[in-house]
Amino acid sequence: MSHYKSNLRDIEFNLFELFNVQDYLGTGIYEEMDADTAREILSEVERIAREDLAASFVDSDRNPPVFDPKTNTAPVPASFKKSYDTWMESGFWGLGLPEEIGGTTAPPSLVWTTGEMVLGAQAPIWMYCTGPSMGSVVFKNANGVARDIRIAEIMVERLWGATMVLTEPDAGSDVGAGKTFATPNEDGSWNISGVKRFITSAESDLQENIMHLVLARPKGVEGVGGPGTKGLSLFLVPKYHFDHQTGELTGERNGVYVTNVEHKMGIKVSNTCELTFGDPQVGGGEPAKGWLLGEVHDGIRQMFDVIENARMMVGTKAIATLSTGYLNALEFAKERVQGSDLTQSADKAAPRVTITHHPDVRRSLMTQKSFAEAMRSLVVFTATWQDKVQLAKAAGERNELAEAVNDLLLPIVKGYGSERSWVLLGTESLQTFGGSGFLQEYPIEQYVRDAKIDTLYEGTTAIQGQDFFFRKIVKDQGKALGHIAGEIKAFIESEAGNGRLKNERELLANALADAEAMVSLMINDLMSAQDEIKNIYKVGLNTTRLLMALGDVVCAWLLLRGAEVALAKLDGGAGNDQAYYEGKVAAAQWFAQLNLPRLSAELKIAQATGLDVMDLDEAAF
Ligand code: ST9
Ligand code: FAD
Repeated sequence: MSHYKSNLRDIEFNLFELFNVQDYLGTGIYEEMDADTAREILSEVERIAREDLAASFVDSDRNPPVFDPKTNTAPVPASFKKSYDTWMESGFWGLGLPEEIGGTTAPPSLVWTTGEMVLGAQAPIWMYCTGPSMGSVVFKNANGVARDIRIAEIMVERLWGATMVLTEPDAGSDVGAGKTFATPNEDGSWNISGVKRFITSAESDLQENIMHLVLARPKGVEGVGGPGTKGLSLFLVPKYHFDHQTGELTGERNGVYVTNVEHKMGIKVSNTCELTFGDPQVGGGEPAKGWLLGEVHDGIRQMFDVIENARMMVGTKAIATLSTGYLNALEFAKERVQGSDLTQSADKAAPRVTITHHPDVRRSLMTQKSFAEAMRSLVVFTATWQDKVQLAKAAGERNELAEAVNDLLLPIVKGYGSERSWVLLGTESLQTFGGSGFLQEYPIEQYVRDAKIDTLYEGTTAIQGQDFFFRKIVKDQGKALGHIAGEIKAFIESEAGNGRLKNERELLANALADAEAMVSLMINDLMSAQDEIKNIYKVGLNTTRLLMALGDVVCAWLLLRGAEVALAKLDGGAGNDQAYYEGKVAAAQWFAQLNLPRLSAELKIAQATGLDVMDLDEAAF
């Protein structure tokens, strides 16, 4: 039986009942992708995820790849290779990639909903198969250079692997501290030297070749390679050399070798590698040759094309894991008999009941359900803004608002999504199983181990909080936030729910006001730092708090919008969907009632922020 429990009903609710993507499916650039086709794809991906991808989930955790330092290899277990091959044979990896390089045009909302199921069933499949997607980043940044366009096509045609290579031992969050450097050769290539750390998918036996997208600092050219991220350029560094026209491997090894694979808490089948470039002592001692993509100094901007996608992926992975964690917990709770009903607790002979009868278990289940469904809506909502960006581009225009709103939502998807999911998987999903949750017979302990990474990589939660406030709110001059706040206010003032969501709309109004007050407070602190620089610390003490607070507000709003739709369906006679829609309304009300009042306390905490903790001597910690 599969560990993975999908929620296709709720995915379809979001796409077709809440956000109405069918309004633009089947038209324009999505002419070939109508709503029926999208539903068929979702259904088939759901089957593959549940049956084929999930099949290797346990084995690939218990029998992870082993690094061989003699050959610098780390082959994956056969079970995982089988799942991977099934996914590649399905062709669904090509959804959303440009047709010019062999992809299939599809809206991001469809890509990320299929993504949820793959990521929930066996996330490392998605990570190993991103070569074609990274090929699309090469294509986008090729600036019309024929060689690079051809490389992008080859990456897709030959289903190569690819990596994003930023981190170094002394450059994690601070990517700009990277020391790996590149020196130019006369033939237009560059030699890369340095050691990168924690590189996902940098070695496996899944693909013929791996293209590393490497940030390095050009050296030996006047005026380039300065300090910080802006001195970094992006180089394409293949594992094996190849004919740049045909893609055929030439048989020569490039001097980029995996020199270690980390032993991790979770996602063990996803190789996390130390990657050494151009070390004469490693492998055959060959130079590590790379080819510059686009212009020098443009590396961090280009890499953010990958990072933005990867941040969306990480948030979606976390949320997908919470959803299957909840559904496993629900199934267990419906079967586990323990204790009597609280109303009969005085009667020691009272019949025993399933644990779903106990108030605390119901509290836990509804908390899991409401967060899993809220954050699914958050992912799909964010993806619909990406749809708008794509639609505008296809019309030869730019939708700057959609770009900014997507940018604003990404740290919520990634930072809020991963924090809430990881915590709830441990405190609620695993807890529902009692002691059994601690056992490897059930998938939850692996979910907890596999989901912890989501708060760390692709920028830790602290980095997401700073990105959210400094870049997505302050630098954007509050435009995207103002737009979303405006949409929320319009909902609050509407008759949504026809009286039945009145209390929740009021809770939402108060929470939004608290969150807006927190933003104003932080902007004041930021302004006052012009006179008293230490006040910037007050901002830094609250960036994560703000991210989580606004995450709660947006999630509550999206759930309540869903509840409005559900209430209308119930009024019209929901038939077999009666329980489903009742669950949507209940989850929205629960989320609003239990989470939103907490924002007043968060505001008070923010208002009371002082500098004591910053003034404290390090020795006192
Ligand atoms: C990692 C991988 O952890 C883990 C999972 C791997 C899974 C496998 C791969 C899956 C990938 C999927 C691929 C799909 C491909 C895509 C397909 C697409 C169709 N937004 O503020 P400044 C840029 S990897 C956009 O001064 P600092 C911008 O250009 C490791 N751009 O920063 C900006 O210039 P300007 C992940 C942004 O102080 C420039 O950066 N590591 C954004 O120099 C400088 O900005 C991390 O994530 C943004 N939000 O550097 C590092 N922000 O302002 C975390 C910045 O002129 N650390 N730019 O526009 C940070 O993010 C730091 O804040 C920092 C600071 C490095 C940016
Ligand atoms: P540090 O940056 O040293 O952070 C340590 C702590 O300090 C964190 O809590 C952090 O939030 C905090 N901190 C640091 N700076 C600040 C600041 N300015 N303000 C507030 N708090 C701060 N990297 C790649 O390039 N490619 C990959 O494919 C890749 N895959 C990975 C896979 C795994 C399994 C892991 C564990 C990591 C991977 N990484 C990858 C690296 C990952 O992106 C980094 O680990 C992450 O960005 C954090 O960097 P760090 O580990 O050096 O921690």
